[in-house]
Amino acid sequence: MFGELVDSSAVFPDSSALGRRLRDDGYLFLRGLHDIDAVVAAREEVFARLQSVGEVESPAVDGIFTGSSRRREREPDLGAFWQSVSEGPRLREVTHGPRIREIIGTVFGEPVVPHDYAYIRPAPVGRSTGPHCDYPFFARATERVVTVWTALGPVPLSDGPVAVIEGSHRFRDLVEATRGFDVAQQTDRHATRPENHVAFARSRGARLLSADFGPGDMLVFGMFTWHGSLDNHSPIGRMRLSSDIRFQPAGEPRDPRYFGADPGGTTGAGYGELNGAKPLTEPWHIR
Ligand SMILES: O=C(O)CCC(=O)C(=O)O
Repeated sequence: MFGELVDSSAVFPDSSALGRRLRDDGYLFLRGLHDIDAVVAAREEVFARLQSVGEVESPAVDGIFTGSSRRREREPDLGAFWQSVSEGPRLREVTHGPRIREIIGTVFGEPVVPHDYAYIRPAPVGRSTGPHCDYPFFARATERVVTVWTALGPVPLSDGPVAVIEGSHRFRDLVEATRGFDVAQQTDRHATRPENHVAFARSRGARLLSADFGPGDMLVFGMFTWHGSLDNHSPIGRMRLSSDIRFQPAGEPRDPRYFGADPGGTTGAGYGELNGAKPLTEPWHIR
């Protein structure tokens, strides 16, 4: 049931070939296009902040979870803390800087803008994200949006990287059921499926695709591609650290929830609504 993501790095920077791959496969797996030192600097910056609230062992860059947290005592405004982590300059250089704009601009074949609102995910052992597609969150203003998931450090299969359900962007019944679904407006409906990735993939006769991600390796996918992350089983207690940021052509309408100096995010609660804003000892919420 498991397959390796097809590496499209060699196709870069051929815009039309990249666009074709994205349409055909529902994703692009791009490796080695980021400056590794910049990725390591971003990782150090995020984990140093988590170390300051007692969640990460020294040296912070290794990302080993302490198993405890003093975040609630030290940073009573959890949303403000998480926003400041998510807007760190070294992190933003990787997630929003000129290099990633150039890469994703090449994929679209036109200038792009990233959503200012950023999802940064430190995932301790045992965590995963269930199967969903991103349309219900990010397609209110335009469907021409992609998610860029980036490994901010080593994320081998054991550490729970992103995984996609092969061919799911062409599951016609799901595409039809999803188009028009807005998770912030239909609050009685979940975007995430109740079953796990294996059960979902099996029910569709599809494979689950992932890979060993190195620092800066990224997966780009469209709004109808079903995905999530594998469980983190790191044998050394290492957290998986990744970012997922949405990019769209600069000329497309912008959803104001995700743009500006103080974006409200999906529900309007700002950075406080994100799983990352919760102390690492507390369970994630599922939408
Ligand atoms: O990294 C994860 O756990 C989930 C990522 C995801 O759902 C996304 O990039 O849209």
